[in-house]
Amino acid sequence: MPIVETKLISTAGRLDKLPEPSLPEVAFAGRSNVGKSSLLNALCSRRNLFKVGKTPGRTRTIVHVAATLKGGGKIFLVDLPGYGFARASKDAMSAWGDLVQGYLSNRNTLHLVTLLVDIRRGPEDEEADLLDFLDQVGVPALLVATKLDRLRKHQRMAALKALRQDIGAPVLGTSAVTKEGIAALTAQIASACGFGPSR
Ligand SMILES: Nc1nc2c(ncn2[C@@H]2O[C@H](COP(=O)(O)OP(=O)(O)OP(=O)(O)O)[C@@H](O)[C@H]2O)c(=O)[nH]1
Ligand SMILES: [Mg+2]
Repeated sequence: MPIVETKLISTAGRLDKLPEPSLPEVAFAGRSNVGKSSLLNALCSRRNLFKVGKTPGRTRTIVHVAATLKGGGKIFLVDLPGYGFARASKDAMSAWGDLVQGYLSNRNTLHLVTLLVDIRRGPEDEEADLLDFLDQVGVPALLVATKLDRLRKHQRMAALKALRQDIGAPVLGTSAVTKEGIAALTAQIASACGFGPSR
């Protein structure tokens, strides 16, 4: 069930600037530079709807895009600011925490958080912390490995298997470059929002 139409709704640097929670939504979280904005663009078949930058820490706001699924269902796709940016100041880190944790714990239309992990890097403390936090606030998480194209084909299955064992949960492999895993991810997102064949 592909995404057929998209519209940028808002770019919020503060919780009071978020749009009304009028649609089911799926948020993309993960370390800075892991590929959140790129994967969202691939899902939407757009080049630069979500801004991709060479500088890590590029996305400092919560970006809402309204997406229409092929069957007519409408959802919000949400790009969250990345964490773990090495050069971020203490103030910037606490601003990130207030914004992202405030959003994750108070958005009753949030159906799923897609947590991205670089296939070559694997999960670290921040990912475990975020999974714990999501568990506490009762928001389901889907783990997605990014940048599969950076590994040779024969290494990909082994890397995914190792990641699944490490995390102890299913992990969907993707690449924004080759579009591998994009259709499967769209299907999971649609289903989490109550659309699609599995509901
Ligand atoms: N080879 C490869 N490169 C990718 C892929 N996805 C993203 N990249 C590159 O990784 C860098 C970071 O991508 P972004 O999409 O901006 O990452 P982000 O998670 O949104 O980063 P922040 O906004 O800083 O949190 C860019 O140079 C992308 O071109 C992928 O699937 N394969
Ligand atoms: Mg980004």
